[in-house]
Amino acid sequence: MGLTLYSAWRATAPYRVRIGLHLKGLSYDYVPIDLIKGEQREPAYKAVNPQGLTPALDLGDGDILTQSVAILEWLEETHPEPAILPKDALARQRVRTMALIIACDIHPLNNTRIGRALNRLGVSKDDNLAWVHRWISDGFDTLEPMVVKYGRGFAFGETPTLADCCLIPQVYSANRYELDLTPWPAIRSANETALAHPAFQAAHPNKQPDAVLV
Ligand SMILES: N[C@@H](CCC(=O)N[C@@H](CS)C(=O)NCC(=O)O)C(=O)O
Repeated sequence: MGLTLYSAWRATAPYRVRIGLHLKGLSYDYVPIDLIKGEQREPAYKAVNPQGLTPALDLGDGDILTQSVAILEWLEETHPEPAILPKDALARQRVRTMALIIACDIHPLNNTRIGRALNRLGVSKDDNLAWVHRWISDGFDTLEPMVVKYGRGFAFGETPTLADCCLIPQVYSANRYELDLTPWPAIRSANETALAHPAFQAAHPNKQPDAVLV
């Protein structure tokens, strides 16, 4: 029985899990969920993930995993090599800190449903964009010195970690929202390193079966 990932090509949380799956060398079936059409809120998908959010990873044995960072931690525990967390406890804590700055303190404020809620409250398109830029900038300001201190090519050290699984999709999102990345050279450099890695290339939004490229 194989793995099935419920994903959306441009969404950052499923992108994190795709990176993890490719880093671990695991194959999986891909089920696209159209977030624009609202498929994530339909009963068929809510039966998979009652939260109505992507990703979900169906293990093929009756178990379905949700929450991207928890899925990545599960991948690490069940497929330890190649490791995406350092062996040293302090280093592991640092990597998780970097990942959670993104997963807890940037992304939830900028999620699609937050944008929709702001629209409903009458927030203009420009203010909505400024809101997205503000929270990504705040997070990147905190992450930049960490990447300077701990990065050795990747965001933490010389090999991809959980931090890169979260950072690279967040940089993709920043570019999508046309945020100027000039203030964060270390983040840009870690992003370039990762984008040259085959696992990150395979996980890239443009390579997904539901990608809409214009
Ligand atoms: N904390 C969750 C966040 C999941 C999430 O927000 N997914 C977004 C895509 S990045 C989604 O499916 N949004 C649908 C919506 O907002 O309606 C995780 O890391 O898995």
